[in-house]
Amino acid sequence: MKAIITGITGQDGSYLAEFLLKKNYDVYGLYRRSSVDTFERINHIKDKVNLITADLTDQNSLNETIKDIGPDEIYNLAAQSFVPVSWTQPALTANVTAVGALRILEAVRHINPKIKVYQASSSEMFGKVQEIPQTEKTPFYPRSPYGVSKVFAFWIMKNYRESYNMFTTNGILFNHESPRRGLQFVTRKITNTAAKIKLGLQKELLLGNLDAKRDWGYAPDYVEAMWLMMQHKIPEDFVVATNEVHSVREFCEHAFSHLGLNYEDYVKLDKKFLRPAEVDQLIGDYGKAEKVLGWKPRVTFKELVKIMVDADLEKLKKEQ
Ligand code: NAP
Ligand code: F7E
Repeated sequence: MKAIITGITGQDGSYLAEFLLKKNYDVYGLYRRSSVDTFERINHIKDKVNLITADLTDQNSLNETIKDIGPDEIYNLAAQSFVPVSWTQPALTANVTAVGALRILEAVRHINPKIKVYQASSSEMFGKVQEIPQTEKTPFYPRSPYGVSKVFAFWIMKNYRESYNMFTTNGILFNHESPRRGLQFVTRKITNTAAKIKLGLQKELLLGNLDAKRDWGYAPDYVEAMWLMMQHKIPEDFVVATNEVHSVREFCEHAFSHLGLNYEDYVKLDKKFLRPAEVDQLIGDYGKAEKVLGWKPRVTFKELVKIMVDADLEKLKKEQ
């Protein structure tokens, strides 16, 4: 089997590449050219995957790559994925995150409509939630240009499925984290800074809304769900979540106390991290994925916090 992963240099792309290699896939990773290399997360598997430059904003690069490789499956994980940047660069976000998904579909439709496409859809589509917990049937109410872009990508996948009989599947993934999470996202920002404070490298942690609540899972668990969706006979959409909710404050509490510290002594509010519109609470019901795909999350919230804090502490100690 041949698979293309867009966004292979990202958190999920790196775990999915490892997962597919273990299943004996030929893995082709698309990455965008930059002046410094972005392979930190895949350095350990770089000689086992095929890396090709292409950009989701450039239709021709996608057409040529898909034509040359002739994949069985494409996992579209590339995106401008940071919600705050979607307000400062809304048009770029729409171009990459929304229209980028359409460009993949157009390439597949013209080259070989039998290629299966996975789309990295997001719980951010639920935004101002219309139902608790959220399921595949919950109406969307996105609250950022990122969320709106993901709603477009979701619906264009569904439309190409229904209009052209293509195999497109949307994984509606709730927040998932790991030691490979980008440093700007709140979980990694907390674990990395808490570890720095423990080692005397930093004095405080500046955060925005501590009362926001999320359904946080473990990224390696979630890439398995992506693959299972692609193996299912019928292309469908699935919520992937833990069905547990915790606040940013609770995440801080657990991370700092794992290091023998009290978060209240270090965490300060910085208004620059507040958002123009907030998604107050997300919690996903993964019942359909469990019933149809046999998938369920393995790593608990407390284990996730511990894994991330320990990894950051270890990494910083090595750097010292
Ligand atoms: P990530 O770490 O931010 O990775 C995003 C990837 O997209 C990176 O490889 C990035 O390349 C690439 N990319 C950005 N713009 C591109 C462009 N114009 N052309 C080609 N590649 C481009 O995100 P992640 O956490 O792994 O998430 C993977 C996908 O799932 C994303 O679509 C995200 O929106 C979605 N999602 C994530 C979560 C979550 O909690 N992690 C939940 C739901 C959905 P560089 O390395 O060069 O920046
Ligand atoms: O914020 C609050 C912030 O940036 C989580 C992406 O992977 O998951 C991610 O989007 C919450 C928000 O993730 C800070 O206001 C407080 O309520 O870690 P985050 P996100 O916005 O939920 C979804 C599912 C995706 O699809 C996205 O691609 O934490 N928060 N203080 C903060 N957030 C950040 N980043 N930094 C703070 O200082």
